Parts: sequence; C-alpha cells; structure tokens
Amino acid sequence: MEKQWWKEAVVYQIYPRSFNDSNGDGIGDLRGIIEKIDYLEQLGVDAVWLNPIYKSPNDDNGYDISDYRAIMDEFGTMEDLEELMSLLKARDMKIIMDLVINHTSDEHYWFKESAKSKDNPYRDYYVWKDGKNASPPNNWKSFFGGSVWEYDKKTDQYYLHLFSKKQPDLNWENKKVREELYEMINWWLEKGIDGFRLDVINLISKNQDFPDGKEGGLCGHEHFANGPRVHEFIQEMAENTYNNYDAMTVGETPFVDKDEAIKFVKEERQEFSMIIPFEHVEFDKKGAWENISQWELKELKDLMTEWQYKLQQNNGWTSLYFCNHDQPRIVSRYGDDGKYRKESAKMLGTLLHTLRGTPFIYQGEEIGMTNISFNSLADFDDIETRGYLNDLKEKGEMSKEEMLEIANYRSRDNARTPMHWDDSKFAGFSNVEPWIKMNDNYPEINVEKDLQSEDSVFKYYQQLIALRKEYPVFVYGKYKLLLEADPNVYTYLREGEENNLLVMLNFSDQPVKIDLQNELEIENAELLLNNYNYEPEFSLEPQLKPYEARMYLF
Ligand code: ISL
Ligand code: CA
Repeated sequence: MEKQWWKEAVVYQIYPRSFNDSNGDGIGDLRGIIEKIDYLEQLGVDAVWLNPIYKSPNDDNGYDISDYRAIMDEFGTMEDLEELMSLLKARDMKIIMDLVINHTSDEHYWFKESAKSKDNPYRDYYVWKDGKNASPPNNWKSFFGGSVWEYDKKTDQYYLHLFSKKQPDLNWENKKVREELYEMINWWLEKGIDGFRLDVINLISKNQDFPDGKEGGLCGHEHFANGPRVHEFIQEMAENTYNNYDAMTVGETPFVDKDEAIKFVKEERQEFSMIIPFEHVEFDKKGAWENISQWELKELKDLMTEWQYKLQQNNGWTSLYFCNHDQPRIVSRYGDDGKYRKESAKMLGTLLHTLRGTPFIYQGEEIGMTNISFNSLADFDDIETRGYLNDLKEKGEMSKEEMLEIANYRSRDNARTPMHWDDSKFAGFSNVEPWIKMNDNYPEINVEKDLQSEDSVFKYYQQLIALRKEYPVFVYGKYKLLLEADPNVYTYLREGEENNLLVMLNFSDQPVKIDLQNELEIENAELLLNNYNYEPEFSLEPQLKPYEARMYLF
C-alpha cells in the first residue's frame, strides 16, 4: 500500500454560501472563509474542499457554471481566492476545488452558441436530439424530477439535462469538448490547486442509442451511469491533466456499488484517488426520496464492511463521509439529535475517523449541527427538494403536513442553513437576514459554546484528528469486523504494523453489554478516547453506555 498525503489527510468541506458572510449581504463568501482560517487550523484539518465558487447564475447553487475561469460575483474575486490559497498554503493546508464537468449552465457561452442553430460550431458540445412523435426522445428522468429532455422551439430539437433544465449535459463524445475541459483543468492545476472533487463524474458517458430506461429507481440510469466509455474518458482526462501533478482526486459517483467502485480507484488504474460512495447514505431511502424508513444497524455494518473489505483487497481507497451539502445532518439520521445529541455526534465522528479511508468533515458536523424544522414548504430553497415536492403534489396522495415532515427529514437544505458561529442574531454568520432560513437552535448549538466547553463535540473532533495523525494504524491499518451479528454495537479492529486499534460503537440509546472473549485474545489495551467523562477499564465484556464510543490501542 503506497503512502500518499491524501490518505493521511482529514478534509473539511466548506459550502461557501453558508459558511461566513464578510460583507453583510447575507451570503457567505471567500473573505468570510479567510476570516476563519484560524478556526480550521485549530480543528486540525489538512485540506479544505470548496463547493463550486465559479461564475454561475445559481440555479443549483453553483453546480451550474457559466464561466470556469471566473469567480461567482457574490463570493468575491480571483484575488480573494488567490489570497485564500496562499494563506492556506502558509499553514500547510491544501485546497480542493469542485469540478463540475458533466454539465454547464445554459448561460455558459458554449451553450448559448450551441442553442443558436443546428450548424453552429458549438452545436455538438451538448446533446441535441429530435423528438419521437412530438414527445421527448426517451423516458429518462432527471435527478430533480421530470424529464431529462427540454424542447427548444427555435431549432425544433430537445437537449439533454440530467439535472435542471439550466444544467445542459456536455457531449463527452465530442473530442473538442474534452480538450477544452482538460485545458481548463490544467489552468487550475497550474494556479496551484491541490486537487478536485469531480461532480457526478460517472455520468459523463451515455449510451449513444439513447434507449428507454426501465421503470423503478431513477428511470434511465442504467444508460447514463457508468456508461460505455466512462473509464476511457476518465483515463484520458487523468493522463492529460491531474496525473501530471501530485493531486488528490475525488470522484463523485452515484449508482456505483463496491465492484464498480474498484474500477475507479484501484491504484494501478490511475483514475481517481478515491470516490464518494452513496450506498451508506442511501440505504435508508429504500429507493424513494419520500420514504422515511426504519433502518437497522446491521445493514449499515454490512454495507460498510463489504466496501472496506473490497477496497483493501483490491488496493483501492475511499472517501469517508456521513454529511455533505446533499445530505441531511447525520446526527438526526443515524444518531439522536435530542437527549444524546453530543454523545451520538461524537460516536458517529469516531466511526468517521477510524474506518479505512480519508475522512471528510462537513461544516457544522464538528459541533453536532442538526436537521432543521421549517414550518412551511415555501421555506425550502433547494432545487432538488422543490422538484420532488412538485412530483408529490402532482401525485396528490399526501397532505401538506406529511410533505413538510418528509422535506424536513430529507431535504438538502438541512445541510445548507448557515453555520452557527455564536448565539448572536444570525448566529455570527452575517449581520443581515441570510439567503436561507437559519436553523433556530443556534443559541444552543454553536462554535463559541463548543470552544468554551471541555466536553464539546468540537473538542472531541479535535482529538480524533490529532490521534489520526499520531498513529499510522488509523490510516494504513487493515479493517476487520468483530461481532458481526450484534444488532446494536458496531465493533471492529484496525490492524497495523506497530499496533492495533479496537473500536466499539453503541448505536442504541440503551446500555449494552458485548462479549469479545471469542474474538480477541488480549488481556489489556490502552484507552485512547471515549465520548463520556470517565475512563473505562479495558474488559472483554464491556458494558457500553447509550451511544458510547470507545477506542483502545494494543
Ligand atoms: O443530492 C442527491 C441526493 O439527495 C443526489 O441526487 C445528487 O443530486 C447527486 O448526488 C449529484 O450531486 C451533485 O451534482 C448535482 C448537485 O446538485 C449536487 O449538489 C452535487 O453534489 C448536480 O451538479
Ligand atoms: Ca457576502
């Protein structure tokens, strides 16, 4: 297993719009991030990943880029970014940019040209098709609800958009498109960017017959996810761009299982450093956004374990995450955001930092921020949420109250409310009403409070990160599941060259006793960290408190 800086790093994800507003317009910005570099250093992270900051009309908060080489007006200027880069560098922190190259904005110059006429030189930069008997070319469904095809009157054809109609898909079959993109990627690498998180990168190759999709799940995905030329395109891109640098690349890959994952991350294949898996944050949906289903720890353990084994057997790496800008807050999902908020947030943080992979912390997770409870459907800003709510309204089977409950549980807005810095009005995020409603629990949950208290979630994350730096077993140790059948406790080993790490995580709100006598032949181990204020002696039959997490070294 080769050593790499990006295996050893802990990444902090910043959603710039909601992180810190420096100029009082209610929108977070680059200078706002600059103001918080001390905070990042104090936490101890090694790299930051910024969600898209490029010029964009913001139909999907920056995932619709109209100019890849310019900064979004609200976020600041290129000089601000350069300053941020050099300040991070001075503290030994890397910077990872989001790279959205499956689609652009419809306001990108290429698309504006492309839409002008069938014989425009940019026409083939996008995917244009004739309709079928006055209907769209096929039945594929968009990630944001509705058809993937938008009819254009002027040229009497449809264009493809897997996301919103303001996010037309680029035509990767066209070599010119690929070359333009590679040139742009190299431009950023030359500027000193340390790597990329590549948005929905496994969707770039579409089945060129454009056949109808099967019903069930997102219709058509078998024809546009992991398509026929996806690995050819990625290898070509890698060779021509980031593989010539010591860059970290994180491929975002919906609809990828563990077998497919290997093709993207097996070290010898030189495609990506790691991917962003989905199964462990999707299994509780049971296929539909509107399902608020019960989930079992056993399922989560099995999934994580299968991935961990598969990757380590095949010399592949992964990112580890439970929160990001697309996911509801994990403490409200797999933890308990009421009575045991702190304990369960720390327990989940332990899992994040002790599996084999690179941990990604999403802003606010390190203080245990929770889901929102908006009281009106009109409060939701996210384009995905609005799309799904529209579909549900059209079906007409649900009351407004039911839809509100689902949206509060599932919406991406859960992660997008402003960061809680302190208990002042607007939580120290801004001095004016922010672009999106605040989570109203900021007086109880905020950074200032966590920095003042010894047993805060923040202090615990700080310790996790420090331990990960101190003991190579956290990074390079082999993963091994223990007590596979236990329905409440997730127990595993990381087996290292110098020492072994034993992790026990109680996922229930009850005390639970486990028995490791058949699993381990050791008498003693050193307690590294636990999430309650006491120092439990090592035992092979420990009794764990509700949501208790313990780590031992031997
Ligand atoms: O967010 C999701 C689940 O709630 C996914 O459907 C998500 O849209 C998908 O994983 C792709 O996400 C990425 O690309 C989108 C953008 O809206 C997301 O924010 C981004 O992370 C389109 O660029
Ligand atoms: Ca601002």
